[in-house]
Amino acid sequence: MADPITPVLTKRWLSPNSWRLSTYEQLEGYTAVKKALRKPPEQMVALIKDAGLRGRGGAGFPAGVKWSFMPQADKGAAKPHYLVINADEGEPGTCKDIPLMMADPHSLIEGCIIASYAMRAHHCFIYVRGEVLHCIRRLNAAVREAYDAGYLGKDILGSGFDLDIVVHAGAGAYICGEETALLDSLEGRRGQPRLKPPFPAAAGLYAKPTTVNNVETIATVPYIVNGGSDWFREMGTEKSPGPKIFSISGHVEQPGQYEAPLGTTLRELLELAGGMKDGIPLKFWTPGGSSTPMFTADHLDVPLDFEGAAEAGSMLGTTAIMVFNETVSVPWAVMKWTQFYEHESCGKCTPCREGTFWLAQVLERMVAGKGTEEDIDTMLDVCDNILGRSFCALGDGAVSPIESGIKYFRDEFLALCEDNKSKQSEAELVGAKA
Ligand code: L3W
Ligand code: SF4
Repeated sequence: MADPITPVLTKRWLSPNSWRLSTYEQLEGYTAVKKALRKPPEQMVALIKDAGLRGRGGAGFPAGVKWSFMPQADKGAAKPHYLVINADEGEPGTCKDIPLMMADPHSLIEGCIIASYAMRAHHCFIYVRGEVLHCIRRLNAAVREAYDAGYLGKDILGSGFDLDIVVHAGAGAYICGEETALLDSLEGRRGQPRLKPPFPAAAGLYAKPTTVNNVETIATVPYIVNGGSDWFREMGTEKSPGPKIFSISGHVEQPGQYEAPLGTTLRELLELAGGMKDGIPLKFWTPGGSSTPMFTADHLDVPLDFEGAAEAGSMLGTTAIMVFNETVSVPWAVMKWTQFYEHESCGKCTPCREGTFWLAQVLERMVAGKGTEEDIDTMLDVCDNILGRSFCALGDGAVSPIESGIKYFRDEFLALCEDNKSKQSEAELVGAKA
């Protein structure tokens, strides 16, 4: 049995009323913000840089470096600065930010205060996907508790620092998890990605300096303030330090959220999750949601950190591990994911808008047993015209399940065509007899 680490991010999750301010304060909550507000803001930026905290939303961009892009006070930054929390958790298979906000919303709020202070932001928006009403209610209740206790509002804890937090509900579009589409949506427009650069740090919300960070990234900040960067670097790997919440779903005995250091393998995580359901062997899995190329049973020992996943041909993404056993047809799963991307494509650019439509059509035909071998090449050709040619990461993500599915399980796609051929020849045979 793999040793679970001493929980950091999830340590309060099983406490009664873990979401209440009183529980949070009893369990070291709001101690980090008291320390942070006594130090100069730039020291907080340096601390997060030293810790090597990388973004937990999929791309793994170093959080401290991102914070340092915000204009500093000494460089004439009189404009408002904003912190925006990307809580639009929509990547298929990802279920770590919503559980975190449900179980421990104050860790996110404390992280928001420290991060806003570090970046001299006085307004913070938490953009939550609209479907999770229960989570929005819980966050709003926690924000109210924090205002009442003096952790938010004017002159926080007598420090002279002011911060307001607004919880904003999205309206159910996957693309609004892309940071610039999220900003458009927050401004009241239809959410579609913006051209980058300028990056949000230069021109973000209302064209003002803005940092967009994932929920888990910001909820990690108070622990680093309390524990220090050396402590944080004791977990994980040199380039991907710290603990991470892995969401494990699919054919395992105990699906759920498992906290483990970055660099943990699926073999170890499967032990924590009770193994494969009913002992049926593993066939394929995603390391970080459907937008990350799939892995197979040959990848059980790949270290799940940003470098390890990339070296093995995929991405760590959101550490959304979807596990599929031998009963699942790969072309069928790939078709379902592709239908999702087709539906969620925002339509702004041609490769993704048209490509996802055609890919879904071809896959539906194949799964219905009406495909041909040529369809496989057609799909790869369409993928080639989407990858790297789309306006945002959704297009690239849509290609991942198809390309990796064909790479590892081409035979299954071929079998569908062969079935089709045998059906055709049977029909021809029947026709000939008649
Ligand atoms: C200033 C520069 N800022 C980069 C910032 C940028 C952003 C961050 C990462 O996609 C991934 C995607 C999905 N000056 C900068 C700079 N930045 N260069 O750094 O940027 P980027 O473009 O590498 O990635 P991204 O567009 O944020 C995110 C993958 O995540 N994903 C899906 C995620 C879904 C969720 C969810 O449901 N919770 O997060 C799945 O794997 O494929 O690769 O802030 O501005 N020179
Ligand atoms: Fe929209 Fe897809 Fe183009 Fe992204 S890649 S801008 S989601 S059409």
